[in-house]
Amino acid sequence: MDGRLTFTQKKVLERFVATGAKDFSLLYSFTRDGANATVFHQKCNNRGPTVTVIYNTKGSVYGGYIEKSWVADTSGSYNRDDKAFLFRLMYDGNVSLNKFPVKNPDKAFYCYDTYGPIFGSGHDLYIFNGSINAEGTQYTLNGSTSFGSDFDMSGVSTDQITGNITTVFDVEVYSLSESPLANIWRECPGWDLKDLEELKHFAASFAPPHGLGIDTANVLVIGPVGAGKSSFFNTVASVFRGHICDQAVCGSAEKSITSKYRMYRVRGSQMEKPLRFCLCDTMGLEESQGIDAQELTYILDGNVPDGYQFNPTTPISSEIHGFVTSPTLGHKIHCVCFVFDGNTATILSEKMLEKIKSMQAKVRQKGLPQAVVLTKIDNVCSYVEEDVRNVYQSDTIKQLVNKVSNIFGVPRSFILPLKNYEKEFDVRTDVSVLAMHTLKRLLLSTENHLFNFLDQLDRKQKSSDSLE
Ligand SMILES: Nc1nc2c(ncn2[C@@H]2O[C@H](COP(=O)(O)OP(=O)(O)OP(=O)(O)O)[C@@H](O)[C@H]2O)c(=O)[nH]1
Ligand SMILES: [Mg+2]
Repeated sequence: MDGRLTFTQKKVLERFVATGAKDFSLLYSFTRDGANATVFHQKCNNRGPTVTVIYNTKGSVYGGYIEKSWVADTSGSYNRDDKAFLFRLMYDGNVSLNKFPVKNPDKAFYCYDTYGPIFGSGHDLYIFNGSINAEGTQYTLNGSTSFGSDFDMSGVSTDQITGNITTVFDVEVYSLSESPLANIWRECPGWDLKDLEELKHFAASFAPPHGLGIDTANVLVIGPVGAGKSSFFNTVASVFRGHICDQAVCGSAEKSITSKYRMYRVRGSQMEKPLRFCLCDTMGLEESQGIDAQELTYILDGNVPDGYQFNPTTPISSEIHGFVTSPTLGHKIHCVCFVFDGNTATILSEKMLEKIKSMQAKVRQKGLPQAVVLTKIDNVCSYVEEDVRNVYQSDTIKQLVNKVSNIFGVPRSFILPLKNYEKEFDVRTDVSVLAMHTLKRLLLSTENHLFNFLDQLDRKQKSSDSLE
């Protein structure tokens, strides 16, 4: 059993403890082990740093941390702990974060075999003693609260923590041990459903700036064969459709599976209109075949029509069927996303590297923003494979991002680790959050680029005004 503490709440507590990443292991809970003080001590004594978390029936989540161990004590005594603190994570169903440090460390916690966890001598937080019977799905605590006695509550009252009620759904105690993960090296808004909804809302409400006369912005997706380009579109589409989508054909082969240039639009099941950006999928790059820097120029300039069938033996030229001779801003590419397999991005052949660098030079020449998406990070780091939400705490991924940034000369904030939908049967919040976080970065770059055209329009307007 994992316990009720969410991933995000664990990250908050990690920040409060402030000694690096932690693994949380559930030692004791009312619902699993019974509300019994003797059992609490059996399970939690001599286990090192712990957090005790109370989930009350009014939507408050609060508790206490001690760095020292709970211990057996038949007569009851106070214990010193300089690092102890109380905390609040939720109040009345809403996130409400506070750390309340100990102000009298000599009496930080009290151990007595027939009492549950007690913090402070007043007692600041005395949870229960003896045993309590469950009443349906809840328990009525028989302890007391007198916050502020030995902990600094910064003016927060008991009512603002417990809502003045004593019924709880659960009390849990977790031990905290050193985690092999690093400190968070990139902030993510959060990994919960509400965070996903916010990120989806950002993408769904994205639109090219008013005044440019274009309906849709174009993000080019380009990279070596099998890097996960088509899967990226499918992943984004899956997020909005709510089920795993296979609109773009994906798979593994020596040659590129994708043979057509496709300006994919994202359509959600409940949406009347597609989203206001295209992910333009291309044939995979090969050392001496596939798109080269010259052909890329045609794509960037908007000369290549949607659905164009790439022909490895005949490069793109003005002779191809459907060549757009007078492309408008709406036909052009507004942001370039290079996609690499995270497992091989740092060991590309000299020839491939040269090809990509010449493409990057073209992209820069055109004044276009570029980002690098690193896929298959589930294969790069076992902690990410275990849990995608570890991505921004994985040292392996952090090092990979640093290396790729050096190789391609792209700032680290534009190197975006990603796990596409691949083995999943259903969409998942964590995979979707990471995909939407990546997409948001790309859309922001796209928007920034399009603002340049608004500046141009303004300048034109001003110069025509001054001529009049
Ligand atoms: N484990 C894992 N597999 C992935 C990921 N992304 C893509 N894949 C797999 O990698 C293979 C290639 O993916 P595609 O999306 O077809 O790659 P592509 O870049 O479009 O390939 P071409 O069109 O052939 O150039 C497929 O079998 C995908 O299922 C990922 O993030 N993790
Ligand atoms: Mg493809």
